Amino acid sequence: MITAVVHPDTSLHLPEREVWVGVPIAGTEVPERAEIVAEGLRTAGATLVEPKPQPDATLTSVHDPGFIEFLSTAWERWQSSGYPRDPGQDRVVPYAFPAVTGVVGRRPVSIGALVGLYAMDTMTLIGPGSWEAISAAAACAATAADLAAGGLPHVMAVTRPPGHHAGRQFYGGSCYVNNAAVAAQRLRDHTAASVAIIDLDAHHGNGTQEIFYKRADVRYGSVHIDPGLGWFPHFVGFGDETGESAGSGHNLNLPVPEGTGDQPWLAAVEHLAEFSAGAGAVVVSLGVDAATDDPESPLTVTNNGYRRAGEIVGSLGVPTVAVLEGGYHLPTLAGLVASFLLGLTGQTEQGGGST
Ligand code: SP5
Ligand code: ZN
Repeated sequence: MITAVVHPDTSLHLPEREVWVGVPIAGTEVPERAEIVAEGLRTAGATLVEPKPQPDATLTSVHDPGFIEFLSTAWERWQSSGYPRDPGQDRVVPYAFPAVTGVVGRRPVSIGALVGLYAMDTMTLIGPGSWEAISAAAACAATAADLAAGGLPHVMAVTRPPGHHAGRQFYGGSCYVNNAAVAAQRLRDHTAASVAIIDLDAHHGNGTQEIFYKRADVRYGSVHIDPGLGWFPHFVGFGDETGESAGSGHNLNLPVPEGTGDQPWLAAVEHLAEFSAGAGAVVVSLGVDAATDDPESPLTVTNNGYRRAGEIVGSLGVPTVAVLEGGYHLPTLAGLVASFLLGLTGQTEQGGGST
């Protein structure tokens, strides 16, 4: 069926909760997600491989080195700072956001303050095992790109935590390192051709957009729930964001309203495919939270819709790396991912998906 890059360390990240409007609520970005997708793909006949360990340069190809240093040491520093005992917070979570003041010249001594320099929200916690999972996921994305550049037409990276809300030096929306950006940059490093990122997650990939906004060599297109109707990431993801400088015209946002189902959603996917034509390789930010049963979005895409989206992307006929983003309804998660990949690889006779 397909080659899927998986790593057991992606289960080590245990955010357990999200601080939303100041209240700790149960998180939906749970370790079982990656395990269920990997097992579903194995059952559907995928070949599972582990990623190659990556040097820091893989991450700093799309992220600020100070940001990566922060992510990789935040939990240790939080522990030694004593916050788990006093005041009793056992996850890294910000309280002050200096960027809005415009005064961010000095790195604060306190990790409790430093986190506010990089966090875009309070919902995206860091704890024991987070960095191991974050770096394992990025390695899956980089290795998937290597395999695609090496001749495999379709490769899936089972990345957890997800990545598309993470920018060059910010994290949020359950995302820390931008796995899709890592894959896209790696494909660029391998080939002379440009890369297109097609983001099918229910939410706008504000981090991916930010990383490539001024570049012509990596274009970004997304269909997502309209942030103008009150949905995360709230502040970006609008149709008039089309890129800047060299990247002008290389960014395409297609916001859709609540209740959007297969027909209009697939019309948008067709539009994204047209926008991607001519690229030498494609990265799909494969969030399956646009599906009907998903608790995090009001879109109503079906299994068949995801299969058809796979066919549309597959018709571009270029090496394609699919990177897992959101998707939180555990009973249907694996079937949705498998449906997309069956469409992508042209195995449409099994279009109902399987788990
Ligand atoms: C990768 C990805 O899909 N990230 C999605 C992040 C969206 N999270 C927004 C959460 C907003 C608060 N949710 C509260 C639910 C209360 N029932
Ligand atoms: Zn999402």
